[in-house]
Amino acid sequence: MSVIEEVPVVIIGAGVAGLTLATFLHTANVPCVVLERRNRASIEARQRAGVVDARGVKMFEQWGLADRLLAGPVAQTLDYRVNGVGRLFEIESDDSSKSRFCTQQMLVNNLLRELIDVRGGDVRFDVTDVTISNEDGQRPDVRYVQDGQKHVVACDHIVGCDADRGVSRASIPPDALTTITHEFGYAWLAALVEAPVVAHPIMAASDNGFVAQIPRGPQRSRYYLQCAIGDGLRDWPDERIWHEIRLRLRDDTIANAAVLDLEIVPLRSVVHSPMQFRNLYLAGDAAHLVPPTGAKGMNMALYDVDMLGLALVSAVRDHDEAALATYSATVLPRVWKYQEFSAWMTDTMHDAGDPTLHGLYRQMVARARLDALYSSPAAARLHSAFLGGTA
Ligand code: RFL
Repeated sequence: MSVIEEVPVVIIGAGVAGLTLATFLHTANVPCVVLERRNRASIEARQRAGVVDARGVKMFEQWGLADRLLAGPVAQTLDYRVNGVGRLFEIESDDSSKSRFCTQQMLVNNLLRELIDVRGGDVRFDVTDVTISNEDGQRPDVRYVQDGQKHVVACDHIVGCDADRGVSRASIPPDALTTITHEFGYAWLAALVEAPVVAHPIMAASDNGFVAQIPRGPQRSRYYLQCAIGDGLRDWPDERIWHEIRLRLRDDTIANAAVLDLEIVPLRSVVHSPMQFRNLYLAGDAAHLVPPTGAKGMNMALYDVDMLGLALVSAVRDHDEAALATYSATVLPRVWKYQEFSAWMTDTMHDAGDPTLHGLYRQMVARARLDALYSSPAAARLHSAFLGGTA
């Protein structure tokens, strides 16, 4: 026997997109249930993005949640380096909302506390066998199993926030979706290390390849090292990691430190469209992926759920489905704008480095693009708007 219930909105996935959307709906008194396949502790431990951009900060302010969810200092400066020579780039902004160093892990932990512990929101962990019924002309439902018990939740709207390999997008007939992908042809070794904090995030091109150092709290940094697409973790013992960091930053004073976590991330872009099918809506990594170079993946997910949250509140509270019907058409132009920015950052930072990647011509063109950020106020303004998420 199944446990049967009804709720207006079911959200699949308790990552940054699903938890943010559920918290928005809660503040607007729209009931929802979140289904998550992992347990709470593993969600709390997951590390990834480091910055909520200015648009994301403004969004949390507008929903009245910024003070409770965001923490960390303002992130207004980047250090772009070529062969060890650095130039600081100050993000210009006329707005009072500024980008913040608020890690994805910190934001997710604050969302879990706010949604579950403070507001009594309904997040169901450790669920398995999630299936979606979303037939034409029928009320949708989501079925799942928890502790061996089968459940059926009838609903009006289903939101797929279960990332690239979840069940939501997979439930859409393939001929109803167009998928556009681009492979950049190289990968990043992402290393979380115990290292003293640097003043600003460093994005460094060098003849030996790209490296970035991004602060992750007072004692930790995330280093990203360009590597070959076929590399495995065994190709990167600690001694090689630190040798390459010193070489690519042209800084022999950097000492080895503990490597806490290592991951290889192939750089790729994906967009699935439309981002809705009947009563199912896709948000975040379930709908699109960008390479982490532009630091936009989490911020694009936040934009999706901002638009979707407003549309769902209109649909459920005011019975006005107009914004929901045009959700995909509303968000896709911005998805492509930030795909373009992420590709610009990825091509520029990698082409400006190792000439064996795409040749000396592309190296010089990419270095000229970086120079323009410092010589052209118009280029600097546009770059600032993309970094801040307001372009
Ligand atoms: P998430 O955070 O992956 O959450 C998806 C959730 O869905 C659950 N799930 C299911 N639940 C129920 N049933 C199923 N069948 C399910 N299948 C999956 C999963 O357990 C999980 O809890 O996706 P979401 O919410 O869309 O958020 C997207 C962001 O996490 C992602 O875009 C960013 O992390 C990307 N990203 C970065 N974004 C930035 O804005 N700035 C950055 O600096 C940045 N750095 C990064 C990144 C991603 C990285 N990796 C690992 C790809 C750095 C890296 C290395």
